[in-house]
Amino acid sequence: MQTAETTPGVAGRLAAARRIIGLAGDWAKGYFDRYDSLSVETKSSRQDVVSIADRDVEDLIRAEIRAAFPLDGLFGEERGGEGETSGYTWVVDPIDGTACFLHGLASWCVVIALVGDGRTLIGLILDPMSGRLYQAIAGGGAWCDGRRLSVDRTTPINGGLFALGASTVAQGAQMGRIVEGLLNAGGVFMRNGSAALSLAHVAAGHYLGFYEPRLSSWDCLAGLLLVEEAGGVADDFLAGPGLSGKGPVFAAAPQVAGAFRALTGE
Ligand code: 2AM
Ligand code: CA
Repeated sequence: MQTAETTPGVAGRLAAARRIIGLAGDWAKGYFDRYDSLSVETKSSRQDVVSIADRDVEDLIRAEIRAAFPLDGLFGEERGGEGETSGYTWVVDPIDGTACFLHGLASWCVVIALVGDGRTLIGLILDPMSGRLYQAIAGGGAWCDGRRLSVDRTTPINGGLFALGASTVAQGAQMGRIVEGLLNAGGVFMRNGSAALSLAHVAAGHYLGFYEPRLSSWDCLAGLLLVEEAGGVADDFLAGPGLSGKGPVFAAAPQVAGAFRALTGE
């Protein structure tokens, strides 16, 4: 089978993405070191925050991609979308876990995905605080700093950790039911505030699953590819909400996927 890595055009973009995400991580970390002096703006609610750090890091990533691949599309959380004529579109979240970042918590990351032909071809998630770079290539596996990743294929629900996320008032009752169900099943719920990092941790076998009812493509495409390439169950977000839609994100280790999905009510 032809992997995305051997598809003409993808290898060069993967090398560029690795370089660019490193620059972006360093830039973001510089802002994080003085997080409490950044002025914070709100978006859809008082809890939906953004700062100059998000915008500057996205601008840096866009400028680098634009310079290297001027015909590629660009789609990012803070600056919206620009069209493509090459068949490739980059999907960027400059800082996923912005609320953690702006409260001085280390749970945030930089996310870059490449989409082509209706599927995610590569996904990169950099955790600048640990220095870990998670990387997936469609058909070519999931990796972290040279180590092949695999989901935890043996632990049952009552032996592992599940990450959840939620960001709107409307999700309260549903999340309450999920937490109750998980605890009744002997499971443990976690929330780290970054959907992308949660998905990377499912791929690495730290969490058994992740669910959040409403996310965007930039939050989840890279992480879903990581989970799929690490042998997990990961929903196809592009076939559902798509590049510009919002919708639920589900990923889990195979042996718990059915039971965990039932608990989410999806
Ligand atoms: P962000 O940090 O880039 O904003 C936390 O629950 C997850 O949901 C994070 O990945 C976060 O991404 C995202 N998120 C935060 N506020 C949101 C909102 N109002 N709508 C959708 N997603 C949101
Ligand atoms: Ca995000």
